[in-house]
Amino acid sequence: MTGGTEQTAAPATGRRGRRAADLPTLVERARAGDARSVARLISLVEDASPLLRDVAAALAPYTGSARVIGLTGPPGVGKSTTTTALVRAFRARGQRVGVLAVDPSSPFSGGALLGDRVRMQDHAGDPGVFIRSMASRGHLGGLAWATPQALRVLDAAGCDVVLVETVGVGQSELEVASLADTTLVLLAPGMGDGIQAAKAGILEVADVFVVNKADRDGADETVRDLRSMLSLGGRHTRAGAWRPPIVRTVASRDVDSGVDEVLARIDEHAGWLASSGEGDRRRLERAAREVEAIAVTGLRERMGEVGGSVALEALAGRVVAGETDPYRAADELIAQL
Ligand SMILES: Nc1nc2c(ncn2[C@@H]2O[C@H](COP(=O)(O)OP(=O)(O)OP(=O)(O)O)[C@@H](O)[C@H]2O)c(=O)[nH]1
Ligand SMILES: [Mg+2]
Repeated sequence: MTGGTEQTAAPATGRRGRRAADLPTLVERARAGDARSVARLISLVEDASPLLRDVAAALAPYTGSARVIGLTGPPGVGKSTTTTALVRAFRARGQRVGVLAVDPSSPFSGGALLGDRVRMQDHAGDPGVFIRSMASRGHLGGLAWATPQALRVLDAAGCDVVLVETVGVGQSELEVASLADTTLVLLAPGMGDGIQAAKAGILEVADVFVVNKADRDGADETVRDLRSMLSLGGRHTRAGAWRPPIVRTVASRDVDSGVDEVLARIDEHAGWLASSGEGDRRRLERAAREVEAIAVTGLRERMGEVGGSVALEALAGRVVAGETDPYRAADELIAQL
């Protein structure tokens, strides 16, 4: 990928008028690793451009090979620092890496998350790294919608690995977890992180736990808390299930950071995904959810058109007159969509 982060810092969101005829060229260039074209394609999907369908169709044949690794955890826990270290590790293996930093609370896109960008400058100018920040409040609202499209762009652009960092807490983290092949949940000593994590339900989605800032007091306690919570049950206690390992890291260190061990666990998890069939199952479920979300959005739009329509009023009239009941009327309405 030529250009690296410098060019992606200014995505071409202004080019909304791009004609469908340009798409094959854009996709071809993105596949050749041109960072500008990748940025443009992501902007198109993020903006829910009218070309979205065409973009999705054009990318489809070239997707399905990238490994998606999600990083989630409380604000300030060290997600970006860990992401940067992992990018370095994957690059050392000669792999192409994409990074999506998703901020569910931000109405901004492209230029958001300046802090992440600054830290990621480590990788600026590396043509094998593509970094993009995304806000989740797109036109259709919600992370689950735009992020998979952006992942697809990076996948088609030849990224072997895509790291997805989610900022924030709650439902959005869970949504991102559902997009990843392997989900890392980061915690740090203190801050009552363990309890927060349990509340947000992220313990259930973790494939690897990372207790970062292990240079601080209380790391042992955090590991203990985690172990005892994990012993209480959950999906990982079933026979043949993956038992999420707990790794301690000091991600901000250049040496002995523990990030190599995180990488080793990620690889082990990838092996388990392949041998257990869980990897295929996750991907199927991911696709099913995506199709469902798009279908439901389409139905909602059409229902919106139904509001106040002649058909609806006629059905309402028959309900009032006692000629039909609201359930049958609703069935009829759905049948008409
Ligand atoms: N002491 C210590 N500090 C760390 C460690 N890892 C990261 N930090 C520092 O913690 C701060 C937050 O790190 P980030 O990587 O930005 O954390 P984040 O989870 O990405 O933060 P948000 O994206 O804002 O949620 C930075 O100042 C890092 O330098 C660590 O292992 N030990
Ligand atoms: Mg961050």
